[in-house]
Amino acid sequence: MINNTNKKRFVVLAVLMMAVCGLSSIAECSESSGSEIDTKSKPLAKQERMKWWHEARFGMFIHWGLYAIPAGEWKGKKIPGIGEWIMDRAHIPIPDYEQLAGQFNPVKFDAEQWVQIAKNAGMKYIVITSKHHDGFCMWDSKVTNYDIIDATPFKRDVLKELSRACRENGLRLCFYHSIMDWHHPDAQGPYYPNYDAQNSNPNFTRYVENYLKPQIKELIKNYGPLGVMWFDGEWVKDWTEPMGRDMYNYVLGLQPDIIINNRVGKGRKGLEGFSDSKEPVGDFGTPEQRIPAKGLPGVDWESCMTMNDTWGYKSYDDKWKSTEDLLRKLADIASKGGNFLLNVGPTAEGLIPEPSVERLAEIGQWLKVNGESIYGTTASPLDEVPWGRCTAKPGKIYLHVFDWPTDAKLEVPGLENTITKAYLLADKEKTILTVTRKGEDNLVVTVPPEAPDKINTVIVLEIKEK
Ligand code: FHN
Repeated sequence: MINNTNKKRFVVLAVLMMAVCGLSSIAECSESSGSEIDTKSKPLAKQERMKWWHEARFGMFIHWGLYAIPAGEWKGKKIPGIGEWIMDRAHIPIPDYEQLAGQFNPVKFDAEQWVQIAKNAGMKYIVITSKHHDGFCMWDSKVTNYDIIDATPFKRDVLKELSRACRENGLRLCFYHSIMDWHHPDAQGPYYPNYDAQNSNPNFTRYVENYLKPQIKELIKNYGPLGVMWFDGEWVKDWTEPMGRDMYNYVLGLQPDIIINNRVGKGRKGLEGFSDSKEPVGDFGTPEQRIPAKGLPGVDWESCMTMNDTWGYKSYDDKWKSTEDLLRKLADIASKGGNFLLNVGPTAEGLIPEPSVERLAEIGQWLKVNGESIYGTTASPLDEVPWGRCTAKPGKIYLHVFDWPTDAKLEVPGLENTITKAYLLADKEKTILTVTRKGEDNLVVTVPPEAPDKINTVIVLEIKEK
């Protein structure tokens, strides 16, 4: 508690800081420049840092913030587009949008419940929005009052609670953090109220050094160690590749084993997600709402996708992808050597929508039986197969069969290795399946007449490495 004398000193200091920092209507200020790097340990080599991420293959994306309150509607009108962009799409003036903070009271939020949903879905990491483009901070930040502790009636640090729940359940906590900020006076200005990324803010460097970096430091030092710093909103004109390289080094200086996505730089080429520069900044590519046609040998990437059509909650978006579609996307992504970051958009009450919960439970059931064919696998060594996808581990190839052969003969083209054993992954007895050769490099596996799993039955081929 602050006693009266200290309170007077505190108020004087706060007023002085507010005078210095050039504030918006809700106080935003920096405690100190974030440019110092406060750790002596050298960053780990990238492949060392990526080991857990290659093993994980499947994570939960969470878009949660003030935008869950309007939930896609503003002043009685349905606002088109993704829910977390409502401040821009509905041209909501900053003071009006700020009022939402006073209404944010997610009394049904339960970090343990969210982490259990992710864990039971077979997800190994969680990437949650610490701050989206609207600038609202979902943790107790010391450099602004525009945060969940100071500006809402809820006054609980949801990121702190999630950090604890992830640690207790063995999941890695990661943060999505937007470089673009529609609220901070040194970052938004011309961007607001009508978004135009091609405008520039003369004080953007001050925002980066005195606000963005100190907040990244808060998140890593007070909520870490983190799995990934997942940057976004990098496309704004004021953010440059050199700033991205500096931020990459800054973050690694704060946590030497952290992973950083390629949206810290400028090269992702929109939703395609892959940097084409010779020395891309960031550890992995980030294709969005899509899966690359082919894996890129030696390139790490993660497809992020919504379960319906919005990242942030919209009350009327019921275009849910089926569990079949999501499970086959998981196999498709893994067959090309990628990770799958699947999104949920919790409500203003703090609940993950039931259609998401149902699909995640069904995905988890499949992974409980077949997870070996996804976790820690590498891209298929085979060319495309007509009936599904393939993943691999040393000495094993996993055949993900979506379309079951009507004649119980599954043809596997382009495989010259000697097969020592073939069986259904779900079969604990590992009942042998007959494998015969057809020509030089085609195999035929005799399978049961009916597909044991209509969505994706996995057959294991144990092989002699060539
Ligand atoms: O503009 C954001 C969008 O709101 C959402 O967060 C996605 C998720 O990756 N990223 C940006 C669009 O590329």
